[in-house]
Parts: sequence; C-alpha cells; structure tokens
Amino acid sequence: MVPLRSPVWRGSGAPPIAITRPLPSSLGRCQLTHLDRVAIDVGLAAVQHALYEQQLRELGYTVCQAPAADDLPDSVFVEDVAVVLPEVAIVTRPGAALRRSEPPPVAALLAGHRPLVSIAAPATLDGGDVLRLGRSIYVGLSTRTTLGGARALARIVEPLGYTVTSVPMPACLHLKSAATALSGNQAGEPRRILCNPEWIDPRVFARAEALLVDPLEPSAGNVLRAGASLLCAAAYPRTNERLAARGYDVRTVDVSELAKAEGAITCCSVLVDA
Ligand code: CIR
Repeated sequence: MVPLRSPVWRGSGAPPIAITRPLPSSLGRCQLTHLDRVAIDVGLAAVQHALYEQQLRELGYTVCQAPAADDLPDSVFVEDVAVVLPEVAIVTRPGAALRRSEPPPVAALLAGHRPLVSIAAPATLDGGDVLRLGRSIYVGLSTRTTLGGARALARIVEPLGYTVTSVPMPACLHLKSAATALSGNQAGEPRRILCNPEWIDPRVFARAEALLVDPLEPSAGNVLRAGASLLCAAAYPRTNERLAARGYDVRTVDVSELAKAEGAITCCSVLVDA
C-alpha cells in the first residue's frame, strides 16, 4: 500500500475549484429510480450540503456555486451535468428529461477553466456514470446513459489518448453508485478502486486493485477523492474504517437527507483540479 502523500492539496499555481449548486427547496420532488419516496427534511439537507462544501474548502478547494435553481429539484447533483478531464470538460445531456436544463450554468463556470464539448441528442450521458482511472474511462450503461452517450464520449476523448469501456449497470443508479476511484489519476499513483462487487464485477477495472465495501454497507462505494484525501459518507463506518486502515485520509460528512434523493458523495460537486 502506497499512502497518499498529504491530506491537503499543496500544488502550485491556482487552487483547484469545486463547482456546487445550492440545495433547491424542491428537492423533495427529485427523480427516484431505486428508492421509494420518503419525506426529505430540506432544511437539514441544506445544512448537510453546506458542511459538504466546508469539507471541500478545508481540503484546499475554492467552492464556486452555480446559481440556485429552486425549480429544478435535482440541480444540486451537479456531477451529472459535466465530466472534467485535464484537457477538456464534457457537458452532458442528462438521461432524465426533467434534468436537461441543468447543464448550462455549470458549463458557464467551467468555460473559464477548460475547453467545452457537449454531448448532443439523442445520446444521453450522466456524469455519475463516468469513472476515470488514469487514461481509462469506464461508462456505466444505466437507465440514464445510453450506448450512444458512451460512444459520443469516446469520440471526444479517444483522440486525447483515453480508452472508453462501457459497463452494463443493472443494479444501481449510476456506475459511481457502485464504484469510485481511490487513486490512479495522478502521476505515479497505483490504480485502485473502491467497489461493491454485488453491483459491479471489479475485474471490469483491468489492472486496478479493488478494495471492497463492507457487505453491510452496499452504497459505501461512492467516495470522493479530493486532493489527497477521501470524502466519505458518515453512514458507512465499516467501509470508512477499511479505507483508513489502508492509509487513506478519510474525511466524513453526513449526507443522510441527500441519500433519500439517491444523491451520494460525488454527486454534489464537479472538481476542477488545477
Ligand atoms: C437523480 O435521480 O437524478 C437524482 N435524484 C440523484 C442523482 C444522483 N447523482 C449521482 O449519483 N451522480
């Protein structure tokens, strides 16, 4: 196990930014795919979201909020509307028709940091279905992301030296509901993922070491690599302990109300590392 170098980002040049969007008062009318609708305490959700943003600041990110969109219940889940690579930002066409007006304000913020390319109709792609490990990009073919979306992404990124692998996703909302990258996106790092093997076969991620979630915590595979740390949901102490035991700097945040909207840790930000 090669421990991550430092718990806080210490790069040179401009600090990295985290794009977020305020929690909408309409969150209770969010899209739901695998969960039954239960009442969401929107006030508590807003507090949890603010603490999430605070954790990102403590990890060295400048938080840039896209304008609030109270009429768009899922607008807080900005991950789904953009995929940011070092070379380019891809503005997605979300799979849920009611989410299709979410991307432009996030794209406007990204325009200052990356060249932008968009996914065009009829293809659909949710950012939550896109997992990068170095020059390998995995795309979950979920209820939100079509094969056309995966192919459109491939046409953008393959000329930049990436490979794209499509992965069927029958059991959960997005690919990153099942698996996320722990390391492998920075020079010299080992390729390592965290995953729930019940939802995705870890062998999909060729040449990567897989750490598994605790079987009692099926949704614990979604963690956010932020700088040299991992931001993890407080609801999964067993898995978080496994990560800490492997040397990771684990930061936790309670996102229990966002989870009722099928939102996880990665969903609430788009990280733009300098
Ligand atoms: C949706 O169903 O679109 C939202 N309620 C949740 C989106 C979560 N996003 C993500 O996992 N990337």
